[in-house]
Amino acid sequence: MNRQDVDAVVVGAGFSGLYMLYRLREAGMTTRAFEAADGVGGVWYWNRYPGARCDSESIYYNYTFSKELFEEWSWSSRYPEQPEILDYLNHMADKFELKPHITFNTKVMKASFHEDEDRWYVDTESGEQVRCKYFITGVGCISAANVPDIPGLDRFEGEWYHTGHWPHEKVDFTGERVGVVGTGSSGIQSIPVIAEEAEHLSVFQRTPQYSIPANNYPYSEEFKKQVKNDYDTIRRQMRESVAGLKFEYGDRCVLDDSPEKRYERLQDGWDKGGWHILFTYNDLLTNEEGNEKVASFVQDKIKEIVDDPDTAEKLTPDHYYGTKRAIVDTNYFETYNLPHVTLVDVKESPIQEITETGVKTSEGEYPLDALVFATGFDGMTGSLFKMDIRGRRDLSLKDKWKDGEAVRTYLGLATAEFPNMFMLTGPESPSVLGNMPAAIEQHVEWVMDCIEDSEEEGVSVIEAEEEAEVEWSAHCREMAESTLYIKTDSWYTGANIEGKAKGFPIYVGGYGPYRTICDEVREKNYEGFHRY
Ligand code: N01
Repeated sequence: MNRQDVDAVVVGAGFSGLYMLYRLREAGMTTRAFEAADGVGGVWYWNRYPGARCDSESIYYNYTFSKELFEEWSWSSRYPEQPEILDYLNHMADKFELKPHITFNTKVMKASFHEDEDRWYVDTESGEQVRCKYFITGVGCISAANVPDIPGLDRFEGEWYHTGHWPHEKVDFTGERVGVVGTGSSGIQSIPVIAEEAEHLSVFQRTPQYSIPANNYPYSEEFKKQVKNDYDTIRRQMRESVAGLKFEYGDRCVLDDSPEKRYERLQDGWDKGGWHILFTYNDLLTNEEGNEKVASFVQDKIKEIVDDPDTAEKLTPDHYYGTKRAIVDTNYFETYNLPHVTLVDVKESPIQEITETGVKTSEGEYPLDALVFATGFDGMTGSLFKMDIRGRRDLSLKDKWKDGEAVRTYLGLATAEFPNMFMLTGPESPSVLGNMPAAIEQHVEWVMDCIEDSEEEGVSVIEAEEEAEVEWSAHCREMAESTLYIKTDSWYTGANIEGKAKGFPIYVGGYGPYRTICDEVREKNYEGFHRY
């Protein structure tokens, strides 16, 4: 077999893969990068559904490693839309001439560590094999689409879509009866936009969700200029803050305030839009009584916006606020006041089957021309498990992490028995609990430092120690158990995927503190890693 030898293989050409590739090439290392899509972008390549935009504010949703890149790009509005983010990533890849080094339309099927050579062998779908010292995954935390196994989908005569695999050409719903299954971020963003076109829209909701108005607006030219002067501040906020954004928890707890003062602060957060409410109080995610007060504020808002009391009731969540990923929207709850929009509560009346002509629930049939699954992803581990990754003694990663509780990593970056393998924003890193580009830059920079240090010192193998990862995983679990996150079923806990064991494989301690921990590990000569 014709096999190429390189220093490093990177999987994925989204935010993380692109930056990793750039840094490896800058360091003079030979590289191969593989990407399943025919272009760069990662989740922003695939998630082209109507209304897709990011819920991090634009000025934070970029790289900061290059001041020049930061200064030459201007975002058009407060929240970046999917096409604009994709343009940005294409611009970055072109600027740093990365595309010629990426093999597109190519999935990595298998990667196995050969102990006798201390090298990884990476096999692609097209039959190519590459041998490398470092195997680095930049496959995203929420990239493996979840299409629920509902009987009859193959019989459906209309078109069906998953938001995470949206066609490249515009899907025109004009004059159609459309169904949307799912009311997470993707559903909540797409429902108002689909409703503008559809003749009739049926929303199949299993769990209602809190959502706060995005309060999106175009940036003025003056603001765009100002942002360029704020590079240092924005970079510092992204690197040091708890979630890679401008927000910090203050010293205020929910119950410190009188009901009137609390209402005033929450109303202020509601008016500002986005994630303000999440950061108004520092004990929102740890204090049940406090959380209920904040939840009740948002519940009341839903009831104020939605005209029909029965629909409003069905749309009102009762889980702890912020324990499912916080959502921001544009006209989501208002959409249910439109006469051609119907809410179907599938917890009350479960979907029984999909027929040739629509969706059948226990209380009736909904005739449809098109069906949209906004049903999310097999988060955190799904995209890693799509590859057959094998470490020492042919141990597969899937077998090592047999279920949610068994996910074990050291710092979310590495896992024992898989030497010289790094996971960018892997399970048990803070990743999805904040602004991803900030998490990604930190991971890539740490991995690059580690590789360069190892090369300089003549280290052949770097591997997480079993003991260190057991400790890190226990620490992650303990921290998660001190919050309300684990009291709510969500894709964070794995509850959205049938048969997936529940856990909470995310570090909840915040981006800034996590960065300090990683830096200390490096300062202590990679404490917790075995190097030889
Ligand atoms: O997925 P989700 P998503 N029958 O898992 C329902 C990021 N993101 O694609 O809650 C009926 O949140 C499911 O119901 P339940 C962001 O991190 C960001 O919306 O499991 N319903 C839920 O309502 C986000 O959190 C942005 O009971 C079924 C929905 O489908 C993450 O991606 C935009 C079902 C899935 O919600 C995932 O968001 C988009 C079934 N069999 C995504 N199976 C922004 O930046 C599932 N559901 C704004």
